[in-house]
Amino acid sequence: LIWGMMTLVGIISLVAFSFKPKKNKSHAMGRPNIVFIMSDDHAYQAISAYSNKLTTTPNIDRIANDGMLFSNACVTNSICAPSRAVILTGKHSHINGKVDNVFPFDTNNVTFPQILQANGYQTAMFGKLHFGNNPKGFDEFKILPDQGSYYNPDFITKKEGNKKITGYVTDIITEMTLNWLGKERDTEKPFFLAYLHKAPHREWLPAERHYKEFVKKNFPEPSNLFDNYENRGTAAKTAEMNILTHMNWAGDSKITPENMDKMGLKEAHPYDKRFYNMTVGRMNAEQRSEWDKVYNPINEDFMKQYPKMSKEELMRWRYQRYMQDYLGCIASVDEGVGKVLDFLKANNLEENTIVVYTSDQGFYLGEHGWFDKRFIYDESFKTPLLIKWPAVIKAGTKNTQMVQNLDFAQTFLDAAGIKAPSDMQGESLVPIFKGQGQKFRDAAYYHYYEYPGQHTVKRHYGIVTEKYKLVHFYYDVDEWELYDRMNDKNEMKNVYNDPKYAKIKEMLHKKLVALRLKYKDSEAIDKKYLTKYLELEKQGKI
Ligand code: SGN
Ligand code: CA
Repeated sequence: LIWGMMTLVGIISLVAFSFKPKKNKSHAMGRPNIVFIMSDDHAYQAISAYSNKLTTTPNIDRIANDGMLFSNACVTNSICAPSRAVILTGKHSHINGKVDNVFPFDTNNVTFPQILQANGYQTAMFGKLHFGNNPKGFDEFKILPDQGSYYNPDFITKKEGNKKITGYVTDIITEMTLNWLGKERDTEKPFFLAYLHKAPHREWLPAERHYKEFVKKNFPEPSNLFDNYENRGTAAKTAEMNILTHMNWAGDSKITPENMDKMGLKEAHPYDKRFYNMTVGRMNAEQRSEWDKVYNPINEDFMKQYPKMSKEELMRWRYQRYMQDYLGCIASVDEGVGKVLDFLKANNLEENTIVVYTSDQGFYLGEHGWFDKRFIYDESFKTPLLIKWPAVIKAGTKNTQMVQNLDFAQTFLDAAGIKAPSDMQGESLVPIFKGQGQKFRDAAYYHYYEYPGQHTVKRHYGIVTEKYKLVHFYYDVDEWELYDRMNDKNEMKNVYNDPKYAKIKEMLHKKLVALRLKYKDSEAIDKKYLTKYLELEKQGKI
């Protein structure tokens, strides 16, 4: 009996020991809350903590000032829903199955919010998810269907069905978030809150207070706005992401369909008109009248200039229009972030709350003449990442490690003292938060799939180290590219066939093979997804 009792005591203390939270300041204060803020297509070039060339984001910058700024954070697949799936599952796209925006997310995947919820966390999500199905593991959610709308958006809600809400999408999502934090949350429990903006996703419709301000501004051009894609492979030359030639006039540049007629652009007219109706067309009379007061004079002025404009002048004009609307959208995101940070402060929640600001991927703001994302090239491969957690992270620190969106799941579980499932593929960032900055990833793996498709960016996978980038474009081409990241920061020259890089090339090829093995990616898997994709294309679903 005594032996039995001793064994029992042993087992109990073993169990208690294994669940004992690690001793650090945060755990002494209880499990941390997590506020995960993600916007859609927010380029790091448009956050003043990274660069103040284009705009100022004083509130987003507060997260860096009070915490850590990551200058080399990157994604595994630079497109919306796949990035979100990687974040929630902690697994690469080829493992979680959400390789592109087309396939629905497989809800049999285990996501970290489900694990947090099962371990006593309260969970809520507001804003854009883009999965085609509702999130699992959330006590509360109000999400946009698909891409959502800027004006008077529809929402899918967990408790109140579907509804259309009058107003501006960014402000509405912020209000929902603050309402939950202030009125609906159970203050006895730690929480995970996903605050997910639609802005600054394409068609770029700012709030009234911001378009009025931003249309007056002028922005510096990137040095490679007029890139002619020389010294690159086929993929850069055939991508349809050029501001001059691939933006649509009505939706993107806000030229009315009537003026497009006058410009002789009848061919593009039906699509643009439909698009215009889906965006500006959603405004109510009051919103529309304010909009017209600002955008009609822009139209009139443009129509006078247009007949005389050179291609170069047109590109410059379209770039300015793009930046005015894109950056105008970010201004409301920044205000919203400020309100949420203020709430945490006013309610004594600052010290033990992890606040993350990131985007689902980076974005081109005229670099290479482009908008959109998808490529492994830096502006879309890298993504903004700012994290504060006053109890653990030293204020005002900078980190240069190649952390990935793949790492969030394990990071949050680790911070909450929960063991992550062994099949997750990222790394916890908690040691980095504590300043234990050992190099934890010497190469990042990347794989993009959505082709043939919008913007025609070819399928590719590759490996990125601090100094180099090796990429393989496949499917209807078989081309390799190599970039010297230290000596060619703008990635203007593919040096794959330069004999000077022969040894480096060999080393990178070996590393790439090893990484594909480590993450269990292979040509057989590529074929599987490609076959499914082409089948959908045949059925006209893409
Ligand atoms: C829309 C946009 C594209 C964008 C995709 C994916 N076109 O289709 O420019 O690449 O979304 O974006 S639009 O004319 O409808 O605006 S993602 O962020 O959801 O991946
Ligand atoms: Ca996106």
